[in-house]
Amino acid sequence: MKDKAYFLTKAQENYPELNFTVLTPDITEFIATNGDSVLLDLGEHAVGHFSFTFDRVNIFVDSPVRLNIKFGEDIREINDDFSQYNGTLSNTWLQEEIINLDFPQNITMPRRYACRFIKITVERTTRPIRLSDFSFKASTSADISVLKPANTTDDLLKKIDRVATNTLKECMQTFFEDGPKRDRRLWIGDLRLEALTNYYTFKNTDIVKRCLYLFAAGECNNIGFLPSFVYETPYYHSGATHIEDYALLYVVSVCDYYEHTGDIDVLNDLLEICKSQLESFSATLNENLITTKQDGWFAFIDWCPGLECLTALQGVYLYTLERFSDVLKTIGDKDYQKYSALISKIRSACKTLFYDKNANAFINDYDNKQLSVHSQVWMILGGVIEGEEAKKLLLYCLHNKNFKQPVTPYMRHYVIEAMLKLQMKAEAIQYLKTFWGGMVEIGVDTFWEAYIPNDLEFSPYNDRMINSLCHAWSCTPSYFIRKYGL
Ligand code: RAM
Repeated sequence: MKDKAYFLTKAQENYPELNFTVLTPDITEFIATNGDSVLLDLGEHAVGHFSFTFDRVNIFVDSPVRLNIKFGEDIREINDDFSQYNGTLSNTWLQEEIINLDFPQNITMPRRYACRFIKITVERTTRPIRLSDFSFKASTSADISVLKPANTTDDLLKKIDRVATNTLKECMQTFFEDGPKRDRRLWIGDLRLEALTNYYTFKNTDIVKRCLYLFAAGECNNIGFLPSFVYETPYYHSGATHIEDYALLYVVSVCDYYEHTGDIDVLNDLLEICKSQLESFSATLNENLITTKQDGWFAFIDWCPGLECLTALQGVYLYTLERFSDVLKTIGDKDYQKYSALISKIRSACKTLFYDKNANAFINDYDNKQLSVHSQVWMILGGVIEGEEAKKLLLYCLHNKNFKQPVTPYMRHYVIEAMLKLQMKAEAIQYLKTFWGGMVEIGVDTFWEAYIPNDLEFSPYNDRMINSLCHAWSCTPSYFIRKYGL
């Protein structure tokens, strides 16, 4: 019987080994008195634990010493004034500590940080003090020795690939984290893109297996959807959000895994859960096979403000049906016919009901007829429109300000996927260079959670300080560059 305990045991069997590296900043010693501060640069983004030694200079410290220690994924974060933070997520994600040290000692800070820079400010001391032996023990489960350089001659693509693999490496801990600074948990949408990139870079298929089982152990909501995220530290906990597009993309992630590994045992273990995600989704369709909004629903698609998601969600459904029915056909599962018969019916329903000749695009009453790149991209990925017609539509919407545009690297991944599906390799390279290359130009070590060229203050959470600057879903340029030989 495959129950939660079974899935958790499978997840545990695939627990990855962490590899540790000790990084030391350029500065080795710092003598300070009240108000002095020192900025340490690790030279690269790292995830792990910070240690240092605190000692007297001459006269013994006769009272505790208070330090403010700030960790920044980039220098802008170090210079931010966290007291001014005004975002929608908790400010406890901001990496800043006040510590009081009673006497000279070597200290390893207990919490894990994601940073390249560390700023220590001496808030209070009655005597000069010496801080030294700075070291940062960084962890990752990515095996760097497996990574080959990307096979491209283009310098910018090489740089983009390096930052992308670095981003993935940092997010690969005991599972695929979305971001090692925030939220530090396993989300389905992020997992799918991390797994894809991992297949072409660090090639650790066990960690993908582990993550798929971690979700299989999750608690479904009343509609039957898997949780969109799970925690595994300090013990397993199933997340309370159930995003519809993520529930579908779980099925796609299982298909990706099977197609990449041919591991039929895992597929058999997860098959019923995949089917149940599609069954649950089909219960949301109206008489025309169009998905409708349900109470308490949350479709994600992108962090684009004000985005209406139902057309895109319908595309995700088609995309999932196609991938899943292909896998079922390969393994000789008779349900294949049921799913593939649905695909053509739903595609023609979408074409008839959503395609608007005047708008020259797919729009949907349930989306208040909103124009978005998201809807067009997912209609393309769902196979509702193809060939030259689809190319024209994609270029038109990407260059038209009346269409809502993607804001996360996550959604931009799917834009590129659509381009490659339509054989638009040159456009895909251009798009990748403009967007991810734009981040490379501003000197990032890892790719960000959200990035809008010309608006570096953008945040989905109302304050840029909380944004994650090393975010899993941004790592897919390496997948595109390596898989498609860009
Ligand atoms: C954010 C995280 C995560 C994403 C969800 C939908 O909280 O950054 O990466 O999957 O949103």
